[in-house]
Order: sequence, then structure tokens, then C-alpha cells
Amino acid sequence: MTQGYELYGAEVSYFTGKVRAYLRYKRIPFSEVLATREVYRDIIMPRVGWPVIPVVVTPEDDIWQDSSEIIDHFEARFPEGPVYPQGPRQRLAALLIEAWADEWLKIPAMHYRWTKNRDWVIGEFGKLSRPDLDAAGQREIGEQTARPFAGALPALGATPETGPAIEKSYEGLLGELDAHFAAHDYLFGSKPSIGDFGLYGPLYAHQYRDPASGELMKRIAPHVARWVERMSKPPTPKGGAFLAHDEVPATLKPVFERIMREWLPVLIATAAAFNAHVAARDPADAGKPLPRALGMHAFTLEGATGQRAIFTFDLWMLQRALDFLRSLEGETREKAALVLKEAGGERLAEFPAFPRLARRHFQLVLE
Ligand SMILES: N[C@@H](CCC(=O)N[C@@H](CS)C(=O)NCC(=O)O)C(=O)O
Repeated sequence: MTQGYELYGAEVSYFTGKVRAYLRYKRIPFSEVLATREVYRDIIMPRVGWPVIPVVVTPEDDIWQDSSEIIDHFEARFPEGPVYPQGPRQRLAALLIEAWADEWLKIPAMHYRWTKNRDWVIGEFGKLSRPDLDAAGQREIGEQTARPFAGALPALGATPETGPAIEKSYEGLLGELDAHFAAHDYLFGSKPSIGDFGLYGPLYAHQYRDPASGELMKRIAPHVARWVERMSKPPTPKGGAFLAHDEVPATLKPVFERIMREWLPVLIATAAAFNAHVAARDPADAGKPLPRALGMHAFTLEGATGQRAIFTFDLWMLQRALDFLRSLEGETREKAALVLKEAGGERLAEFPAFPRLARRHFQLVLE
């Protein structure tokens, strides 16, 4: 038995931020433990099997990993102040924003971190891994531990060639979100939803806390910066309300249009690649973990074309939203699907079939 809930993570981490903000809003007591080298060696590697944060250890000594599963486990135990809207339109919109922010907004987050905040963040990685060393020692360790993260940029499609398009897209998004948060405290009213927690992942650790990125956000999107601050220190824990009549504010429409324009073609191509992969899979591999990436494919952003890895995880996140949409019936389903269709997402509402994904031992498998 541990004393309470322990969150293993770091301030520099995207998905630790998502879970931390959730726990603060829900007023769930927890202690955050820095994921140092020893923590990876003694807890994360033996119990999760691969180096990843955030990880939650429960008072019963169970291990939870993956921010969405962590939040779902907590929602079941602490139902007061639910973060999943009851209204089907808001709920579908929130799930889609969570999936997109988790997966697609990694591109600008990593681009800005590693092209505009590199020196600073190397020091942060060093401090995290070896809090016991001096600044020079930490820089050396930081260079090593940061390597896999910085090295992930080309797989995400973030290269010198796509850099200007990534910045155009992200700054456009900041403008759209700024207009929204000038009118609303959170995505769907005066209470944060699962969509807000997803969005906070990239917009806190990378885009607010990394100094050059934070300066940009505060300068061109001050309402977004204030939303980040509200999410960090919730003024009404467990409180607030989602907008009446299941309203999805019109100010979010440009954001949904952006999701359909930028991410939907990638999702459709990912589903096609996944179908081909499963069809060609050796039956002897049936229960084995799926590859994290299925080769590379082309993508387009703000008129620029690049290559990126085809990530299976995108489909697991998408499946959460599609499962919800497909659980609805008749007119309710039609109304929810309109949120997608009105933003140019007809093909998302009628998404091509792909084999179901599940998680086993913290890895993706075929269900
Ligand atoms: N989808 C997972 C992703 C966790 C994740 O990607 N964590 C990053 C740090 S924020 C990491 O440790 N990545 C290592 C890796 O992906 O190999 C979640 O929601 O928790």
C-alpha cells in the first residue's frame, strides 16, 4: 500500500501536465514524484515495460499509464464534477479535441521546443534526470536523455522544410483559440472538459512554460495564456457548468475546420495503412503488440508537403471518439455528427472501418 495516489512525471512533460491539471480540478489528493533516472529504472521500466510518463501508482499499488486511461480510472472513482459533458454534441467535440491535441499538436509543440528553446530545455532534462548534479553535469546528461525526444522530430514531420508551415498553422490556431477564450472560460463553458485537459498537454509544458514559446503565446494570444493559467490553478475546482442546450460554441468552428483540413486526411491514410498491415500480418503474431509506426507517408500542412510516420496510436485515440458517436442513435447521433459535418468532416462522421484496437500491458494490440 502506498499513502495515496502518486503521479510519476515532470514539468517538461506534455501528458503529465494533462493529468496534473485534471487532478487539481477534481481536488483529488496526490503527490507528484519526479521521474528521475532511478524512477525509470526501479518503477517505470519494471512495471510498465517501456520508458514513458506519466504513470500513476494507486494506494492499492496498481499502476495506470496513458493519460486517457488514467483520467477514466479516476472518473470512475471520483464522479463528482465529471469532465465528460453529458450533452452528446459537447461530448463528441471534447473527445475529438482530446485526441487531436494529444496526437496532432505534438508537431508544433516539438517544433517550437527543439528549434526555439533547445538550450533551456536541455538544462531541464538534465535537472529532471540527475537533480544531484551541478549545472554542467546536468547539461551533459540532458544532452543524452533529450536525444530520443529531439530525435523524434522527423518522424512527426517536423523538419526545416515544414517549419514555416508548422508555425503558420500553430499561430493561426492560437488566433482562433484566443477569440474563443476571449468569450468563454473553457472550451464548452465555465467548466473544463476532457477536451480542455487534452489541449492543456501541448499548451502548458511546451508552449507556455518553454520560455520563447511562452513569450509568443502571451504576446499573440493573451486569452489562451490566461486559460492555461486557469487550468493550472482552477478557480472553481469540481465546479462550473457546461453551456446549456448542449451548445458547441461557434467560436470553435474554425478550430474544427482546422482539424478536418490538417488531421483528417492523415487519419484516413492511417486507417488504410492499418487495414493493410492487419491483412498482411502473420497469424502467429495475433496477440503481439502492434508496431508504434507503420512506415512513413506524405502529409500537407498550410500548403507545404512533408513526410511523417504513420502512428497506430492515432487510431486508438480516434476510436474513443468514434465509439461514442456510434453509441448514439437516430436524431441524437445526427445532431452530434453535425458538429463534424459542418466543419468539413463528413468523412470523419462516416469514417472507414478499421480493426479494433485495445491496450494490453501498456501497449497497443488488436482487440
Ligand atoms: N498517450 C500517452 C503518451 C505518453 C507520452 O507520450 N509521454 C511522453 C512524455 S510526455 C513520453 O514519455 N514519451 C516516451 C515515448 O513515447 O517513447 C499518454 O497519454 O500518456
